[in-house]
Amino acid sequence: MYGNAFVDPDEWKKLKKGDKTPEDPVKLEAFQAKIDRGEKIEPSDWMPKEYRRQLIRMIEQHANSELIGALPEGTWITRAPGFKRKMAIIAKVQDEIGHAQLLYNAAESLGKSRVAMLNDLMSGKAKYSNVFNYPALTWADVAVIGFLVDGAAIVNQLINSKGSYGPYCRALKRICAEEAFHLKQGHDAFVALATGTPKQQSMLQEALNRWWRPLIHFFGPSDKQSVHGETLQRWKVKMASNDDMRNKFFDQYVPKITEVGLTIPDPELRKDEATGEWFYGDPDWDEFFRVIKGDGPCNKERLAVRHWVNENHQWVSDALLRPDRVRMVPLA
Ligand code: FAQ
Repeated sequence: MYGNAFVDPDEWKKLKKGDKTPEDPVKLEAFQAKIDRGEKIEPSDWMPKEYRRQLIRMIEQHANSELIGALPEGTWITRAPGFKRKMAIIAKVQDEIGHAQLLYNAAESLGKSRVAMLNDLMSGKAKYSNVFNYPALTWADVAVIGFLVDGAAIVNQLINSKGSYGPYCRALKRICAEEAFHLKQGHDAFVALATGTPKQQSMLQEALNRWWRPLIHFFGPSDKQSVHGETLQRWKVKMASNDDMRNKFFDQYVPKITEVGLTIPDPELRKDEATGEWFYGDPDWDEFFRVIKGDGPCNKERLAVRHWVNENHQWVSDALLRPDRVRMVPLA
């Protein structure tokens, strides 16, 4: 066992270098059969190198998204309208950081250390969700994040919680239970603005206009452009394709948005009732790829926070992990 994971240190070194030696076909067949039977894969089980690599990539990105995802709403803690909303947003932001911890644990069970993951986040090597590279300009943006970004996340996570890798699925189940409360607070803030004064209503509409495109991007590129989708679905890591999840989101949330009097900022959005498929206008995939490669409105600002935390809060990990190095200053 290596660190938190059941992987031989030499195997792990080779994996990091991109080891592509062919898998044992007998083991591979047994592995696929186990997945096809709907059984869970646990950290101590044999797994193909590519399954391990893909899971680390996806869970690590998810953990990074929760960690960075706390920042847009976090900036509103001091400005939340009223004590109850302030309490709720503080609790929510704490939860998101907790979700990151659960997910880093799940990724660590595959062999990559938390420190390595945080370093890759800071250097820009590892990704996180596109949506968190946009600013929360007004309180209405917080309402849109709480209702629609959380709603989108739940669609994805509920489906994938039935997937093949035990530690990830168990983490997703716990996360979804908490996200359900986030959704309620988001919906409450959303409806309060939608049924408020004309100024509040237009503030909410403007926030929706800003977030609609990033929300479409949230589910990833179309199935035709998806790089990993097919492999991940074969291994039941992703339990639905990007387009299917996006479709499910439209099904659930378009009626909820329009019933409170808002307009979806896409005149081409429509559902084919015969097939159940939604069609939408060009969401500018170039923007999506620019943002996830580091060139979005807030990428630099978001990573700067992680660098600041790393530099200024090192003493916390020292106190926990290396207490011998911490100098105790007696209280005067
Ligand atoms: N953002 O081949 P595919 C939350 C990348 S949690 C950034 O289709 P895949 C909670 C992708 O990595 C939100 N990058 O990829 C919360 C790949 O690049 P690579 C996060 C994206 O993995 C709420 C390339 O594009 N949720 O919100 C995105 O099969 C409120 C090609 O794409 C998860 O991470 C994107 N949106 O499918 C917190 C769920 N989409 O790695 C605070 C788990 C794609 O080759 C407040 N992840 N890319 O360089 C997944 O379900 C999948 O990874 C997808 C992407 C569906 C995101």
